[in-house]
Amino acid sequence: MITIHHLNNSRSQRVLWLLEELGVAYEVKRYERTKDMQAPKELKQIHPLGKSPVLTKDGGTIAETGAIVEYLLAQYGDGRLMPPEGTEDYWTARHFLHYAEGSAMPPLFLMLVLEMIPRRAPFFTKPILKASMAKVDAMLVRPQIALHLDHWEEAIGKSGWFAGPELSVADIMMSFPVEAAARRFGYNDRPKLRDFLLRIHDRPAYRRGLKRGGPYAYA
Ligand SMILES: N[C@@H](CCC(=O)N[C@@H](CS)C(=O)NCC(=O)O)C(=O)O
Repeated sequence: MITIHHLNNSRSQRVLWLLEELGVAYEVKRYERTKDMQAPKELKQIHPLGKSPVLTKDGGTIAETGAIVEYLLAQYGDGRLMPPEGTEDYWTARHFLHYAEGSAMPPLFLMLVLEMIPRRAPFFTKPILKASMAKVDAMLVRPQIALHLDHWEEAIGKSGWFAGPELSVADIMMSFPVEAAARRFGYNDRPKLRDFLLRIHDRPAYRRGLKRGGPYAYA
């Protein structure tokens, strides 16, 4: 039996959604974030990085969302959720599979860290830190995030999906950055991304995954 080591309110939710789309049986071992939003230390007993998601099965362990997703598709996909191999849509799907964690998430995470620095600093340093972090954010981070959001909005084709005419692994991987950015910026000026979120939230498999994973602040 597959076990997903799932941290509440996290990118691990995508793996539960994928398993629901594939109709594969699994169990969820839930971990709760600590006060400072970190994973509890028990997760380090499963994988040395102590991050989520982690998949365990028959004594084997796989960490990193993209690797878990590739494993699940290879084992249970049977051609589903991936455009036909070698087509342009196939390579677009692979682009988004890697891009979601490799390029889309880092500037969003950096933005959170820059906001956190003055909040957690001694009170007499807060004003200067706040001003400095805002400057770095405006100069380096926001333009990058805008570039990525434009890429997403443009990539969602007429079909409403990231790669090809129907839901694929690209959409499942991209759902986390799209949800995270929606929470911060909204999509009033990006109608394709707004509709994408409505469409995925409506899927029965997405809802079943959410029920198993627990409340998700990004949704
Ligand atoms: N690129 C990794 C990121 C893993 C990651 O940072 N997971 C977060 C959950 S959103 C986590 O475990 N954070 C808690 C911590 O770092 O202590 C993946 O996609 O699996």
